[in-house]
Amino acid sequence: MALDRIRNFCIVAHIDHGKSTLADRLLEQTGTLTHREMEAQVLDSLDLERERGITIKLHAVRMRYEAKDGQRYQLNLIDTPGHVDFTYEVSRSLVACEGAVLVVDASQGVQAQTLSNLFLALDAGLEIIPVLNKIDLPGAEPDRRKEELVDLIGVKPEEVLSVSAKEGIGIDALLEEIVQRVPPPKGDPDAPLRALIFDSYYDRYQGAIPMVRVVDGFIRPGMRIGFGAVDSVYPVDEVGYLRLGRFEQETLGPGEVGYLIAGIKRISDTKVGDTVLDADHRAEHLLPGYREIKPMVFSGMYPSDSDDYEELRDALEKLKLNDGSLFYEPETSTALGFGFRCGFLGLLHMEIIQERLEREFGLDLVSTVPNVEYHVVMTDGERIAIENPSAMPDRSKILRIEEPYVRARIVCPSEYIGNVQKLCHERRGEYRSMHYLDTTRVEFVYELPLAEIVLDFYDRLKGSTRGYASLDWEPLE
Ligand SMILES: Nc1nc2c(ncn2[C@@H]2O[C@H](COP(=O)(O)OP(=O)(O)OP(=O)(O)O)[C@@H](O)[C@H]2O)c(=O)[nH]1
Ligand SMILES: [Mg+2]
Repeated sequence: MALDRIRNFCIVAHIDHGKSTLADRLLEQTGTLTHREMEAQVLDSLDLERERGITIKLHAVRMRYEAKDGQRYQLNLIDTPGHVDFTYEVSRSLVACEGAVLVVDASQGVQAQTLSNLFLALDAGLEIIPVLNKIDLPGAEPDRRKEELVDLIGVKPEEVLSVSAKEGIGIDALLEEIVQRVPPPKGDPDAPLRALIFDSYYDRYQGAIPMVRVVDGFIRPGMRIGFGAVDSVYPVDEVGYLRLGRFEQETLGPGEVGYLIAGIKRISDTKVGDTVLDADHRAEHLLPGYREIKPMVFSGMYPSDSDDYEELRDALEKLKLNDGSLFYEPETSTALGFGFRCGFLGLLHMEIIQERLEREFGLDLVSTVPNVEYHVVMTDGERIAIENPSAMPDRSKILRIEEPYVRARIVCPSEYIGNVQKLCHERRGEYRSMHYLDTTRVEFVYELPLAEIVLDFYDRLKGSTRGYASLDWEPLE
């Protein structure tokens, strides 16, 4: 496909603002899925996503679209999760795109995650298409919300689209905007292959299957590929793109998003953020990749039956392929035997990982109470990481203790300003800034100790604002 006929974009938003439902309508309108294949939030393909009604993984899908100008386009869409624990999925998706559809619920307006995802997309240099969704709701206030977006992004009011993903209103106009406003990808078809691995999954028969965004050159079956970070070489068996399953293609070229199968048996070879290269014609420079992600919350995971230890190790390795933010290392406990100390991005992430291990790999697990990691600097300069106060070394040898902090962004109606300040203060928060999003809602920035925020902060915040506040946070150095 010629580069100027390709558009790569992702859908980002606060949790539940309707990203996956909007993706449904785009799939439907472009005739990508037949009526029979269609169901609500069809891209949420994991059982857990369907049961909980939330997206936890990025999902890529290719569509074909014939625009009003009569031209045919290839649209690569990535649906992303909205919950703060899965922000890593969002940041990885952004690197595979030139545009982002920023969805805002017209009844709720801009929320904490809207802001965070907007800033991530702007940082990644993407063209932003602001979209007000749920305009069918009786409580929707499209005019007021539109102003909010105009102020926030600096677009013209007519550049904010209004849609209802549920009722299928405004979808045509959105598709046209995507074609008009999202820039086509750049890349050199004649240069040696460079493709970015942005996700991977494990197939029992085919091994590790990386999802890639090709930047330069082509991937074809029969060629040999290598990687930037490891020395292995594999012959390519198949390439293609995802719809609700794999669709085989002859090649993947510049600007295209798809999968590649090369019988990659050593799972650790496919590192998210690494560059896929032509083994016989290696490009000189690797792609920039991603910044390493640090786990925030730790917990021990042990098989209830100690015979399952090897299976747990195997399951963690395979799951890590599909979730680059999962961290684990072997650990032993006197009570629980052999297991793993695992690191997560938050409590929901931890819960999801445990459930996926149990369901997708048939394991039965015992996990320990989650906690955060403190760094103790000793008087002799040594640094040790500690999760459990009982492991604290002799006080006289401690120079200082460092506690992990986060920068929290809270959005709430202005009548709750006092409550939010009080709560943050109780939780040892340090005020950083506050500003009005419009006349009735404010955005706060606080720095808080991670330990204070990780357990029940969100529930308390919701409780003291009648459920109106939203929260987002990122680790501080
Ligand atoms: N009334 C109305 N409801 C909508 C609309 N779009 C989505 N919803 C509902 O909003 C809820 C959340 O929709 P999702 O599409 O799962 O939202 P999401 O942004 O993908 O959520 P996460 O991926 O978990 O962040 C569902 O109950 C949808 O039916 C809309 O246009 N109108
Ligand atoms: Mg979703």
